[in-house]
Amino acid sequence: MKTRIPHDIPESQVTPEAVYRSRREWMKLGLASPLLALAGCADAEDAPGAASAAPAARDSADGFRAADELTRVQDATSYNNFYEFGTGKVDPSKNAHSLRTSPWSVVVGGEAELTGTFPLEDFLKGQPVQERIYRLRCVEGWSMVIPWQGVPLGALLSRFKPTSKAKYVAFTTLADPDQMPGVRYPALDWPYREGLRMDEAMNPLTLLATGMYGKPLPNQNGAPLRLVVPWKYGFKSIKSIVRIDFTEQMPLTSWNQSQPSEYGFYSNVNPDVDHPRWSQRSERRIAGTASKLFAERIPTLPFNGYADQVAAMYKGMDLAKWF
Ligand SMILES: Nc1nc2c(c(=O)[nH]1)N[C@H]1C(S)=C(S)[C@@H](COP(=O)(O)O)O[C@H]1N2
Ligand SMILES: [Mo]
Repeated sequence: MKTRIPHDIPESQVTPEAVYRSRREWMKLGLASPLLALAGCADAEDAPGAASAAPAARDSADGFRAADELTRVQDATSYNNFYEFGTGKVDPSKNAHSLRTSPWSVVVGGEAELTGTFPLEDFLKGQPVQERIYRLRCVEGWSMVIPWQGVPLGALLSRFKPTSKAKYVAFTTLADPDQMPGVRYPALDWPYREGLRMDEAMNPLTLLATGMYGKPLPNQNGAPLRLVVPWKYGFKSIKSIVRIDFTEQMPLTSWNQSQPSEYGFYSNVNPDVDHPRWSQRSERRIAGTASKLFAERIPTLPFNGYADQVAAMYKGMDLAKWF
């Protein structure tokens, strides 16, 4: 049997790049894109007799397909945070070519029955690749809308049979100064580390991405394997993952460690809790055009617009305290 390479979705399931482009054009015209029809989310309010004004496009009910206009490929791949390649926004696109993404393996450790080192192909084996269109908001106040390909994290983690002690999942990025020039400087305490509570890791929205825009992940976006957690600030979406540990205690994360007053463990997108340096009330989409890099400011939504899918996980928690 042919081993399915991670970004290799059956032709019928992937949205071709041309459709991504035309989707943008459709949106400009205020029309629903052909993608929405493909996703089977025809809107009941499109029915005759509904208000005459065209209804605003809506996310699919499961949150898997955001209705927003997509970020241009060239912007999503040239305005990045990936400090292992430098702290400037264009540094990753300039420097990440030195990252060797093959062969690649992932170490699975901690509170699970099945642990060890898995070549990427084995790690992902048998997990159907899905496409998700997600908003991703950086705590700095800019956001993007990206079509990802990847495998839902929860189904994949279940394979390793986490024990009853596994309360959190910790992720670690490669830290090799030979491949990653930024690691030679103490911008963060390397390796880059992030973590999720178990229920967050198992939430159907949480994706381990292997591709974007129908192609393998560009290095600057976290090849060959990166997390995407769309209701949390961008820094939770850790790139180029080499290690996953099931832990009993809340794991240390790099940003929390560097500045605990600014970056909490949860980091759910929350317009009501400002970062000390940046308001979280509103945001600007990256929308590269000849004249401007950012689109007009828009309000930021609780949980980045994914409250229907995730708010229940935080019921009873004081989200100002657990920011
Ligand atoms: N290993 C690693 N992962 C990382 C970062 C990083 O510096 N190193 N930056 C984070 C931040 S702050 C953001 S906003 C997103 C950006 O993802 P993108 O460049 O694909 O848009 O990646 C996150 N993942
Ligand atoms: Mo970010």
